[in-house]
Amino acid sequence: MSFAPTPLLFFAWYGAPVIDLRSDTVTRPTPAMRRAMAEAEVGDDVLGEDPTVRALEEEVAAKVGKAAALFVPSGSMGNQLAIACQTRPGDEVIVGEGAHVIWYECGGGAALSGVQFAVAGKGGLFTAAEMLEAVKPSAYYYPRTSLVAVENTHNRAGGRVFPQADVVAICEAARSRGIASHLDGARIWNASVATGTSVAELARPFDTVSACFSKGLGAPVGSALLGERDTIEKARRFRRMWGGGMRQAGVIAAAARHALAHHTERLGEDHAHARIFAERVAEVPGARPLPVETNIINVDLAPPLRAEDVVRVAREAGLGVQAYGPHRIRAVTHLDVTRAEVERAAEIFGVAVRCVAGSRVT
Ligand code: TLP
Repeated sequence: MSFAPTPLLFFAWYGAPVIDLRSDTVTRPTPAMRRAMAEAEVGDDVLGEDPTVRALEEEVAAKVGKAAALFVPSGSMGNQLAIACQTRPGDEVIVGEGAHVIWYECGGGAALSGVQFAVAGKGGLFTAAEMLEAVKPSAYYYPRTSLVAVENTHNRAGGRVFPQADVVAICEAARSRGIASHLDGARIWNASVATGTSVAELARPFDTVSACFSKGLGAPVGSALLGERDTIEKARRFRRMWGGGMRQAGVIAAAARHALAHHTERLGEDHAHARIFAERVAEVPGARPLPVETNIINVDLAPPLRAEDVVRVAREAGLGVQAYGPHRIRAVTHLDVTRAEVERAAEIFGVAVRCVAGSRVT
């Protein structure tokens, strides 16, 4: 019988504070961000009187290069508003495989806007040709394809950057057929830093864009929906209808403003940390990290190693990561993890994989 250390033993070895790589949504506001929040000038935003929300909306619209912005509680609401504003019930929305709108938004497209989804390409990214294959022909009995949504960076594809040449071709092909285009840019800031291309350039081809302050930028809450003024005014009505009208929202808008001003350039550090994590994990037998482009690392485990077992043992040893499939684990670097913690995280991950592999050999 071979020796298989128990998770409990690891806990004794690594009784350290949890290193949380489950998502870049887990960050806590920095002291400077909290000061900005405490000092924010506020008013009633439903009445259009919160100066900090207005300032944020103007700043983010300028940065993303769109005419208008709407501050919303979440990236999911931003995406759902974009769908509601640019479709009619019964319409079809084209997305890439694994899109956030079809995986993690509680079926909101169907429930709130009455749309269905068609998937273009494989793996999350797709080309204009693949999009066109998914567009329904025009006869009265087909659903009307009215929107295409691109995710950049693509979460389930492991933080991959959507090639801009494909984005341009997709949006042009869509526009020429009267199809609107939306960018789920929850992590567009990461795509910009990784490619050295401005957010405005990445966003230019799209009719609407949602961008999050609460992922890599480290704000506690909030996203923006951006687009033409009339679309954003339509979205403002839906936001209110769905209970998302906020009153003295300047307190959270201040955090988003602080994040925009201070936390965009530093995303390169998170990307470097992700590469370090992947390099270390690549040395672990049975674990194969997929290529890293930004701050997300997908690691495939050799079957029969199961992601849920590795996640559990890693957690007991002080590391948070998520199962993203039966044999796939996702780790995400962010503002609240240092290089030393990332190195330690890779070490714990390796021990967890070996522990799970070892316990299967007995
Ligand atoms: N993604 C979360 C989970 O919901 C999966 C995460 O931990 O990565 N678009 C993309 C591409 C996202 O990754 C997310 C959040 C959202 C939209 C939604 O943002 P929120 O959580 O603010 O609604």
